[in-house]
Amino acid sequence: MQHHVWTLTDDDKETPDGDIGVATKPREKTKRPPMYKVMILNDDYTPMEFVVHVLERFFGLNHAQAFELMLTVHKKGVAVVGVFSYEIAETKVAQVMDFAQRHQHPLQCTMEKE
Ligand code: TYC
Repeated sequence: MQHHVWTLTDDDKETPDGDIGVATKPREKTKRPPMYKVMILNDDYTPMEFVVHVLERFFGLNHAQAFELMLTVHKKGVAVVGVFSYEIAETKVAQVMDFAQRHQHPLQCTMEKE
């Protein structure tokens, strides 16, 4: 059986073997949705163990991973804690900000297009 490659832009064409089809462009742009980095920022007041708890609770890290990432933020000032679709990133930021506020800690969480 002979294959015919549909690279035509005209609506209808008859192939050599008599088949009729609607031509489609070979590469339609299928852009992946943009992804967003969620970051937490260092401050002088939020307890280390609170940050570790946040990372475990909202970002699914185990205790060792959470502790290490918390220390990175403590030393460097900021770190990416996850990369998500816009809607998920927005939810994570809101959850962390709400949780920090309810515990009266100044912890900041932001998002940025990757
Ligand atoms: N710097 C804080 C302290 O010494 C700990 C801390 C770490 C705060 C990470 C915020 O995102 C943060 N208690």
